[in-house]
Amino acid sequence: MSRTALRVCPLCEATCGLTLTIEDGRVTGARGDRDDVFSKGFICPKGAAFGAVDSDPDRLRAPLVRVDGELREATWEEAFDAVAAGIRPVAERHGPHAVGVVLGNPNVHTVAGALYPPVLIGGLGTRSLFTASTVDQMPKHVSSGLLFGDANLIPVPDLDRTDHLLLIGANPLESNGSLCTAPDFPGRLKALRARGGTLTVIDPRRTRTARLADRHLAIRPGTDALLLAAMAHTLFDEGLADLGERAPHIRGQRELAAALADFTPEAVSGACDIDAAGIRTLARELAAAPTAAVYGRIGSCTVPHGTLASWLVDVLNVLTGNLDRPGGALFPQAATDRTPRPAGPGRGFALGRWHSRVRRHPEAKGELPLSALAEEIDTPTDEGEPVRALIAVAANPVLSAPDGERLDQALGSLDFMVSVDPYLNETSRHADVVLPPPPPAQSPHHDFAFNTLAVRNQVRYTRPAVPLEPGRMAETEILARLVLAATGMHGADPAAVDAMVIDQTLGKAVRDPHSPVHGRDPQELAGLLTGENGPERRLDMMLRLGPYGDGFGADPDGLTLDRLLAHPHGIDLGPLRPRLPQPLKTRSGQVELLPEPIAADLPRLRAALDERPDGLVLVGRRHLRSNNSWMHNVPALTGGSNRCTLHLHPDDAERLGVRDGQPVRIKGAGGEVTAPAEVTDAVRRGVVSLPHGWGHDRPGTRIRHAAADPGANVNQLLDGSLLDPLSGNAVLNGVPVEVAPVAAVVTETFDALT
Ligand SMILES: Nc1nc2c(c(=O)[nH]1)N[C@H]1C(S)=C(S)[C@@H](COP(=O)(O)OP(=O)(O)OC[C@H]3O[C@@H](n4cnc5c(=O)[nH]c(N)nc54)[C@H](O)[C@@H]3O)O[C@H]1N2
Ligand SMILES: Nc1nc2c(c(=O)[nH]1)N[C@H]1C(S)=C(S)[C@@H](COP(=O)(O)OP(=O)(O)OC[C@H]3O[C@@H](n4cnc5c(=O)[nH]c(N)nc54)[C@H](O)[C@@H]3O)O[C@H]1N2
Ligand code: SF4
Ligand SMILES: [Mo]
Repeated sequence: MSRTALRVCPLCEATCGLTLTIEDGRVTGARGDRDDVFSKGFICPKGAAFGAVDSDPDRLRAPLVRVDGELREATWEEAFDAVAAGIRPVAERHGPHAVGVVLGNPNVHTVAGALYPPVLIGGLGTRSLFTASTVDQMPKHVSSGLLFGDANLIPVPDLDRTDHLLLIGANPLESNGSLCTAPDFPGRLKALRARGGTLTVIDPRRTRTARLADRHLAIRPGTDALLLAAMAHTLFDEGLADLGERAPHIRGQRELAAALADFTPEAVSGACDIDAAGIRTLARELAAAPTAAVYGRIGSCTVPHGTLASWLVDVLNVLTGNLDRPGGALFPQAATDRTPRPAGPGRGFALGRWHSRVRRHPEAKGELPLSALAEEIDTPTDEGEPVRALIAVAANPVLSAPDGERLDQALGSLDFMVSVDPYLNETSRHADVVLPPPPPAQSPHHDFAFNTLAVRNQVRYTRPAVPLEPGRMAETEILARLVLAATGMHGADPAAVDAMVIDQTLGKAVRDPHSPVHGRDPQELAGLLTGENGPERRLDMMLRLGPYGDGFGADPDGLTLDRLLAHPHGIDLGPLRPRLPQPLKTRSGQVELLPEPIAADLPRLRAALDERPDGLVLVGRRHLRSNNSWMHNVPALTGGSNRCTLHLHPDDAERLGVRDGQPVRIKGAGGEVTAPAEVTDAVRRGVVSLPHGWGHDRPGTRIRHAAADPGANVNQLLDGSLLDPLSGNAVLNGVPVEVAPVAAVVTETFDALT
């Protein structure tokens, strides 16, 4: 018998609503949900392959526990016993920081990943926290923290209303967008052009997005901060800076103009390889457009000046009066955001409250750089304890972080490791216990994170589309039990974790004079919560306390879980609206245009004015049918153009004597890898491109399709030493490499031998 069920797609940040076809408890089809309030029927090839992703036969069905060196299937009880027995002695003997936590990208795509890791980290009291954010968007968090006082307050381009979009280091036609949740990003870009707006793309590659643009500038990798600084300089120089209506909420304009004085278009032109007149035109067009938005992503973050580039993106939005206005870049307001408090000075954003043990990297947002994980495990120091036990949730850093070889060895040396992961892959193969979550169709979905980054305010929740298979445990329960086992409460009822969070949250809310529940009895409020289980009750609580909530009766028309469940295609909450100054949490209560840590980093950018790489530099790329490191095991999503090849420009190929399709050796500071060359003028001269997430050739994994065509791990070319200093973010783009045809390598070796 066939039926359908709704499910928000968890496979990228676009959060499309899907209609799944279900036969005998299995997903046999997926199409776009035309009634979805946000995605209106859009679907991409990944979403269409939801069934194949869901039913991959290599997904683990039962927990694995290492016995006599070998991972064997075990019961859940045995698995959590082993977790408690592995972690508690390390924490008790060596202190809380000896237990590390690694959180990977899929946590932002699951209900469990949103609700339990904060409880886990708090309960452990560890400072050894490493996440995918420091190989991704940490620079944006830091720039937002400094500008607005809140690291999670990230302006989003108003795609549907803007007249002018400047897109930097992003390729939404392949990625479907990031830090800008927009189902059908491609369609929204086409609509922008159709209504007479302009799209400019800055990318060293002529991407599919660049091909859609009015103008594409193939910048030299790693130099966007210089370009943006020169654009800001031009706005000041030509009297084009105009803060508009938000001016009273912004400070530091004069100091900013002075700080950027050296960054003239002429001064940056050589480094960026963009002519000065072109830079002035970019600035003038931005200022002249009725509304405009500057948006930067991976290519602007994972570079040596990632925080400065991220800061300058918003500086340009501010200087052209586009921050916080329709058509510009605005702050979304999600349904699970906290109750808005009145505007006023806040506590500000602090960096470097503690440091990593080995190389003394400052923490950012409570995290240490993922690039430092290996050394925090394998390098003893006089003070402090190495990480000896590790909890990895939805993370594959052996492939996604720099120098996987070293990390691979470091993970093998741990006293204990547990992975919450559906696959036995390059990272989880080191675990002593693997706890597999159910496939997505058996899990609920709500976008806690992406709704705070969406181009339209809306809210959707989908319950599991199919019931849990026998022997499965919900990922929310897995993580709740993991919290208990890791924090000395092994065996307690997992519902106690949710009850504790609800208790604490409501306790705080009733004491908050700005909360709609101020002065009420938390017990009574807890009794009003609905939902089938702890996580649903927590969602209900957040919705009811949130900006659209019913305030537990204060606004009878407000949002509750019950109301949301009555709208299976979601509830539209309207277009983005101006919010300043309310969400600002800086000490001044204003937008701080030139925060001190930024000013202190500018001399480093000034030094970059004279830098020119002598050889080739490497950048990454994504493919529409990929998803970081974990989707190469689905046959429907591999093959064709989705291959791990090295793109290089015909002129470079000729100079190096490389033919199309020939294997080439690529060498970087961290090691070397081999991949077939793909000669294409889609990359600029001097730049080569290799995608990430490949290198599935390690022993002891259980990802058969991926292992058959493993590709090469681009991150082996990095040694983990290149970071953006303010954010601790890894430098993954604009990295110097050497490339040679493999035949030439053989000759060289032969020469060396004779
Ligand atoms: N060179 C280079 N390196 C990069 C990047 C780049 O552009 N270039 N991009 C970086 C970026 S932006 C990111 S976000 C990281 C991503 O890197 P990671 O954070 O490592 O994320 P993924 O590779 O997406 O998947 C991690 C793991 O999650 C598991 N998983 C999948 N679904 C679930 C689930 O529902 N629950 C649980 N518990 N586990 C699940 C997968 O099996 C996999 O083992 O890679 C980074 N690495
Ligand atoms: N299909 C697919 N979709 C995905 C993912 C995936 O792996 N596959 N991953 C998801 C994740 S975790 C994330 S974070 C997002 C990322 O979303 P995007 O940021 O859109 O990711 P990319 O497609 O890697 O685009 C980055 C672009 O930056 C360019 N670039 C590299 N270096 C520089 C530079 O120095 N300057 C400039 N201006 N450009 C540069 C690259 O050529 C590339 O085209 O995608 C998400 N969506
Ligand atoms: S665009 Fe992203 S969210 Fe939408 S169907 Fe594709 S993978 Fe899923
Ligand atoms: Mo990412």
